[in-house]
Amino acid sequence: MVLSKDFLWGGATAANQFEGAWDVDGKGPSVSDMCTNGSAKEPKWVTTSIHADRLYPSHEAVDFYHHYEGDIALMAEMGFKCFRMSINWTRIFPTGMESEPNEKGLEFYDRVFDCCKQHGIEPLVTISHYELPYALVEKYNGWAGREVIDCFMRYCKTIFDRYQHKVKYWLTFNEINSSVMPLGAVLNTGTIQGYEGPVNQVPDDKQARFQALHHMFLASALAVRYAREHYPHFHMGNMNLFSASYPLTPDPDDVLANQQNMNMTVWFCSDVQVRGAYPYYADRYFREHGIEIQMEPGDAEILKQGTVDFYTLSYYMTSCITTHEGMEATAGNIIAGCTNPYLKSSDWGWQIDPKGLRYSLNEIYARYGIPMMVVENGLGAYDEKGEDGMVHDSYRIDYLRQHIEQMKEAVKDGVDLMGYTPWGCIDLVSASTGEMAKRYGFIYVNKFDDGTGDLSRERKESFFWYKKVIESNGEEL
Ligand code: BGP
Repeated sequence: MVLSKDFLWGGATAANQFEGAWDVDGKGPSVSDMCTNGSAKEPKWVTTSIHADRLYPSHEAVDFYHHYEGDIALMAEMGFKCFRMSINWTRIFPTGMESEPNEKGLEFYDRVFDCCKQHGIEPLVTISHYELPYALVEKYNGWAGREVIDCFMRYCKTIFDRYQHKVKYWLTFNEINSSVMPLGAVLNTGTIQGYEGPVNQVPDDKQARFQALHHMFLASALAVRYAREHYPHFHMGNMNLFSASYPLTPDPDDVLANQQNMNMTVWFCSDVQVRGAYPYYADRYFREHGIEIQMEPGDAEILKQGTVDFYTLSYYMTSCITTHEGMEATAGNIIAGCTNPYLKSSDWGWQIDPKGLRYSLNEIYARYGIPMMVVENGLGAYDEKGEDGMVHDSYRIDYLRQHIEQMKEAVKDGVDLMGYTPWGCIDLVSASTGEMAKRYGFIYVNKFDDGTGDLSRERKESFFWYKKVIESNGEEL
């Protein structure tokens, strides 16, 4: 058997795309709650107030808040060992600035974790997955304000203390490296004070974004340090959007351009979070882009003390980088490059590259040598029900099968892989477009782009396939 017997098979979700109940039981608005729906063609908007004539998909999402028991039972039926989910910061601290937490919010996650436990499922919790309290954007321009570190620490201490016996795997920030790209300003750094408009047209303030990222690094390190001091049984991880790029041609200019791209997009954040210091190549990048990070005495020490125990990644696609003119750009989750002639794309233009996963896992392990976990992977696709009323998603099965095969190859290569939680195990709202039509799940949810649907759940063909995969510990694909 290639994979270890305690391999963490499961699935992944994020509160803002999944829970709904956006203003129920004292919850406050997060940045994601201020985002309207969009599509592959029409970008979603972020607004400064809620407009009655627009649709905000996170507000109901697929209502995990009221369906969690049934949903977790379905995960258990597939044999999940692990469920990656996030805690909605604004359920616990509605504006991020309260001194006391919202008890009703805390009780909800008690119920969720207890339910996981009853089914023998280990929760893997992302502390902040695109759910920054919107009040912190209004007050501090999001993470650009150093004050937000204290707000975050109050939140972390509250949930660590409360759930110390229920959760042991934690990830500090989802796809922290999206902050390196302009789009990350909306979902991650929240450096969009006063901005209303399409999410892809936010005036880019690099200085604010990188200063915000510095604060996120500190916050992550402080959370790890606190956990280590108080709860040594916790496993603390980072979460990186690993969208590898290849040089399009062997032209040394392309090779260098690709190296620089890889450095700043996929390596930069994990170099800080795993190695505990800014990498050597950051200085030149900052100089050439007019970025000056304000550091305070002690910051370097905090980064050094707060390095993570394990590395996690999302992996969907790869792209190419070239210095040559006229190449076709590819779509992608925040990071994009140009089209690779050897690869096919999903309906949303994300280039499918299973072997790139083996390559990426090897590259990461060679660099850091710590345990790793693939905490997102999957195919966003249009699903239609067949005559028998079931979604026959052979395309999704093919995608996942090929990625699992390559993951196993990486393990044979010697990579230390802890688990695999494909994205959106139950259909949920798309992060990039706000659509429902872009589905990833093993479980279909009757909810549609116009907001209609009775929210009922149905097993897709991939549900039964994945159950067998887990049962056979990845031997039967
Ligand atoms: C990652 C995010 C997830 C998720 C996924 C799929 O970037 O961490 O939140 O949504 O991508 O992306 P999308 O929903 O845009 O298809």
